[in-house]
Amino acid sequence: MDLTLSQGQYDLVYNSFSFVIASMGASLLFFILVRGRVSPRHRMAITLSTIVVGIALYHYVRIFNSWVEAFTYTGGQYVQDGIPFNEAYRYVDWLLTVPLLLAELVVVLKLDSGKTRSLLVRLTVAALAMIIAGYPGELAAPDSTAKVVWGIVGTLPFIYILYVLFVELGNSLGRQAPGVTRLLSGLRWILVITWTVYPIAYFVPAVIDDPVTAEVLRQVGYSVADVLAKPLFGLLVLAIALAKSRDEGYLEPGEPDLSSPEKGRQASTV
Ligand code: RET
Repeated sequence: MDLTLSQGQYDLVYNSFSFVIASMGASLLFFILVRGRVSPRHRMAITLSTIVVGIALYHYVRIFNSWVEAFTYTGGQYVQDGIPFNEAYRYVDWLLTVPLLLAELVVVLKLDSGKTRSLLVRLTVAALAMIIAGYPGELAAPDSTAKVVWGIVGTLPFIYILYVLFVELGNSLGRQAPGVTRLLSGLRWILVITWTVYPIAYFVPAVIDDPVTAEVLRQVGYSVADVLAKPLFGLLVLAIALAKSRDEGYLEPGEPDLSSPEKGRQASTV
């Protein structure tokens, strides 16, 4: 069915995509520049953030172009009679970035290697199952049973991910330094709140009768959620990696070591 959007509705989605491109590009640059401030032991988490926003930057450029190609401007309105809007970019993006985001959280914890591997495997499998189940549902008619069934199938691994993050990881939080524990618990909450926007955006077309409003809300919802789940999440992971680096006595390049007057003098004269 061809949707007809007012100029305001079309522009809202267009500008949301443009905002995401700017956010991903800026955070890509920022994560590259800030890398040296984190100790080598915690750099993997920053590397993962950098890759995540890089992948998203690429996909949002494609999503943006696909949106532009899908519509023609006639009589003051935008009619969706062009090349079909490609919903798959979003899902391919998630397929890559969601396991990487979960890995970011796991590697910054620095648990023992057996526990890390087990968490990475289980969280990755659950994330892939969730996204693969969501895709056919995304393409199904808004009021179809298929949309609801695939949505429920995708929600089961989602609940499993939340269970692992809250129940299993909760036990290891106590073993981190107090400042780090606070940041980590904030990180988990950000993850839960922002990730819940996705299933809500998915079900919007099933509950809102007007297909145009539903489409605009869904695209804007996913875009806002992506900025919170990738750049904002990456910034919090960076804060944790920096706090841990400092706790472990890592000095940023060029920073004098003030912990001993002797070393401080040496560092400042280098
Ligand atoms: C779907 C539909 C099926 C039910 C559920 C979903 C959840 C998707 C989520 C996506 C998260 C994406 C992120 C991307 C960012 O980089 C697949 C929409 C529960 C949680 C974090």
